[in-house]
Amino acid sequence: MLSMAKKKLEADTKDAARDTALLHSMLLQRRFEERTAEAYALGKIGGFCHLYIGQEAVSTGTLSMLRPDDYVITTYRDHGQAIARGMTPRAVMAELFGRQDGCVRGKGGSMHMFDANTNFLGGHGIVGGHVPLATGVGFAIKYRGGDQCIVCFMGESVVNTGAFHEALNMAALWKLPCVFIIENNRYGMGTSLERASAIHDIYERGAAYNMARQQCDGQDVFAVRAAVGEAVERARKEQHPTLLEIRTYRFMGHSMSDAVSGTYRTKAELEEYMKRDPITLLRQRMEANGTLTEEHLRAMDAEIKAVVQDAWDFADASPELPLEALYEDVYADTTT
Ligand SMILES: Cc1ncc(C[n+]2csc(CCOP(=O)(O)OP(=O)(O)O)c2C)c(N)n1
Ligand SMILES: [Mg+2]
Repeated sequence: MLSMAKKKLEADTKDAARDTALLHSMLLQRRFEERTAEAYALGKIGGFCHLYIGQEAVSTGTLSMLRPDDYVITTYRDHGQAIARGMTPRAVMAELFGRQDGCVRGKGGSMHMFDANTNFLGGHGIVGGHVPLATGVGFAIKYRGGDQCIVCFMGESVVNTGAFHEALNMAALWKLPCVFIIENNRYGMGTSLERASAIHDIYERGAAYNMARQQCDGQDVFAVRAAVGEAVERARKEQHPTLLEIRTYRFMGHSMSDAVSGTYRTKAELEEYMKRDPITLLRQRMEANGTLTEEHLRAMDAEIKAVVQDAWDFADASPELPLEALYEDVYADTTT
């Protein structure tokens, strides 16, 4: 286990290149999703669409600790994670627009980002449905003798589904290299964790399976990196799973059909959490360290906005699939 002192160390070290990459990743997700909301309002994106704004330190912190040959699987709140994993903003935006240059040819949409090249295994719409898949991937890694791991992101509502318990039991019993990450943003749609779960420190659910477990601050990218780093090392070296509860908050509504603050949380609560914007926290730390100037930040922001505009233009120019394509990609040919 990394000691608290060691965890603090990374946050306190000045590493301009590392911190710039972390900031860039989070800002790219933020700007990408701001434009996603705009495109949705203009009718360029249809169907369900869940924004990740406020939670970017979880994706960036976690995925910055992985190797390219590790695996990632997640829920429907997947745009930020897809981008942080290395999928191009073009492929993600075109998918959102339902166009043929999208990562799954426009057939999946917002909730179903998928990319075999980056081992990004989706994007799943059924709450809890993907957790057993993560256990299966963990089994496959072990069976083949690899030292990769699989990171499985989920919302905190997932811990009250049966699939979660079956999947965690097997992962612990068979000692599989799985890192289960609960993004505890306090609400499942309009239901608070306190109204849905008998215990509120939900990482303790891991105790039922004798699984290593930890809770950390999801607004601090370094806290996320420290916790995930330990879990990944455990998965690679010991092939033991870990359950992490990463405490975060979504700054937008549950989905595009939901008002920002809604009736289930107060404006005052939202404003309180927004004081801990993960991007602002990292930016302030870098400014204090002397690794970021106002000018540098402005240049980074302008570059990112141009990348996102390019993704928009690319998506807009991409055609829709012809109707007949509906019958493609339905069955896999396993004979070849
Ligand atoms: C099995 C199932 N039941 C209900 C839903 C409807 N639903 C979609 S999102 C959601 C809330 C999930 O909340 P949480 O797991 O906390 O993730 P968050 O949206 O906060 O990221 C529900 C109930 C669903 N998609 N699947
Ligand atoms: Mg939630």
